[in-house]
Amino acid sequence: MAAEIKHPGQIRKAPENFLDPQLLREIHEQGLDDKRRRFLRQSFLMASAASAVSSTSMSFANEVGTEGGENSAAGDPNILVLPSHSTTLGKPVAQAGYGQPSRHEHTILKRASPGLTRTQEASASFTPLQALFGIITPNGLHFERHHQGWHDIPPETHRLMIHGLVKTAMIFTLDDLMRLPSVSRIHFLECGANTAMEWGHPSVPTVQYTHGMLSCCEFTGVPLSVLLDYCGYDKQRSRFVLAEGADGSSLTRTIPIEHALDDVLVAWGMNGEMLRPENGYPLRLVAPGMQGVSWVKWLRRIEVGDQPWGTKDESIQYIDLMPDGSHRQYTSIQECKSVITSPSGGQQLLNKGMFNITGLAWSGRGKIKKVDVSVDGGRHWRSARLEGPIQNKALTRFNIDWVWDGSEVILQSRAVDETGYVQPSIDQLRKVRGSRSTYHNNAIQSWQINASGEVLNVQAY
Ligand SMILES: Nc1nc2c(c(=O)[nH]1)N[C@H]1C(S)=C(S)[C@@H](COP(=O)(O)O)O[C@H]1N2
Ligand SMILES: [Mo]
Repeated sequence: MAAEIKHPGQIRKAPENFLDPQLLREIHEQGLDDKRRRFLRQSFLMASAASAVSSTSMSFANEVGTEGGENSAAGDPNILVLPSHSTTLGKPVAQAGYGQPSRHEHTILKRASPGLTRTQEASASFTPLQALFGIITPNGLHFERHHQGWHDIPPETHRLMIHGLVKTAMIFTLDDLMRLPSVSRIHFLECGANTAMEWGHPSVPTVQYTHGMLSCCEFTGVPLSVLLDYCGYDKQRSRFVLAEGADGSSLTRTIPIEHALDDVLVAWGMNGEMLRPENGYPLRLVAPGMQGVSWVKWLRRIEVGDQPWGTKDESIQYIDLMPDGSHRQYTSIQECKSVITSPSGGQQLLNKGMFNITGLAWSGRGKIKKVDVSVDGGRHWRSARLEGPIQNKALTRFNIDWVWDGSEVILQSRAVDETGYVQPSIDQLRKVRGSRSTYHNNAIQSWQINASGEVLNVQAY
C-alpha cells in the first residue's frame, strides 16, 4: 500500500552557514539557552552584513565552507531587480468573496487514503499536519470521516429532538438553539482509527496519513447540560444519552451522562463560522476528549436512558480486539499522544545544521503536562518547549531546537498528561493490546532521518 501513495515531501532548509563548530556542538548537546541564542543572532547579523550585496549568501541551505554557486554571485536578482508586483497596481478588492489560500500553497490539501477507503462515501480524508502551524486546523483542511457520505442539510428544516427520561420531550430548530447561552471552546477531534495503519509495521509514509485524522478547532454551541436541564432530565435514573445523526448511516453513540453534563456541546460554530457541511452542518455534537465517532454530525436526536444502547456503531464497529480474543467495548477516551510534524515522513533535510523540531500533543483526559523529544531512538530525552496557553483536551504545540550533524538519527516525541499518564512505545502498547486492533493506537511515532536527509516512517523502541 505504501507504494501507492505519492505525496510531495516538504523541503526544509537549515541556517547553519554562520555557526561555529564549537557552538554547534554545544547546541547539539545542551540545546539553545539565552546566551547561545544571542550568539546565534549576532553571528547571523554578521554573516548577513558581510554579504550585504550578495543576499543569497544569507541562504541557510549551503554547506559550511561552500564557495561559488549562488552564494558568491555578484548580486541576487531577487533583491536587486524590482519585481513587477513592486511596480504595478495590485488586484482589486473583491466586491464579495470568500478568501482562498495563496495559489503557491496549492499542494496543501486534505487527502484521501487509498488504505482506509472502502467506498468513496464510507471513507476518510486526512489533514496535512506537516504543513500547519500552531494548534488550530483551518476549516478547509479539516479531515473528514463519513460512514455514508455527507450532505449539505438545509438549516431551516433541520430539527433536534430530545426525549427519553425527560419531563418534556422537546424539538429544537437551529434558531431556537442559537437563542440559548452559547460557549466557544477549543478542543481536539481525533478519529479512534487515527494511526490504525501502524499497528503492525510502518505502512504509510507521511504524518498526514499516520496522524491526519486529527484536528483542533474553536467550537461554538450550547452545552448539552443546558438542553438536558431545559427538558428536565430525570436526575435519579439518567445514566446515558444516545446521540444520533441525520445521515443515512444513522450513526448512534452512547455517551455516559457525566460526560454529557460536563463539557459536551451541541455546536453549530467552527473556527468562527458555521460548520462546514462535511463536518456536520448545521449541528454536530462536540464530545471533548472522546474519539471522533462520538462527535455525531448532522445531529438530530438525543435520547436519555438508564443503560447503554449497544448500537451497531458500538458493538460491531469501534471495539478493540485483544490478544486473548476478547473485545474491549466503549473505549471512548483518546489517551495521551503526540507526534512530531516536522521534520516528518516524506520531508527532506537539505543540509546539516539547526532545525526546529515541532509537533503536537494531546490527551482526552485533560491538559498536556510535558513533551520529551529524543533524537536517538529513545535513549536520551530532552523536554520540549510547550506553546501556551495549554488548554484542556486541546492540541498543544511543542518546539525544540536541534542541530543535525548529518548522521542517521531517529526522532521521537513522548507526551505526558496532567494525570501522569505517559505515552507508550509501540512495543509497550502491543504487549497489552496485541496488534489486531484498529482503534486507539497512541504509540510513540518514530521518524528516521538517514544520512541523505530523507525522513522515513519507522518503528523503534
Ligand atoms: N452522523 C455522522 N456522524 C459522524 C460520522 C458519520 O459518518 N455520520 N463519522 C464519525 C467519525 S468516525 C468521526 S472520526 C468524526 C469525523 O468528523 P469530521 O468528518 O468532521 O472530521 O465524525 C463522526 N460523526
Ligand atoms: Mo472515526
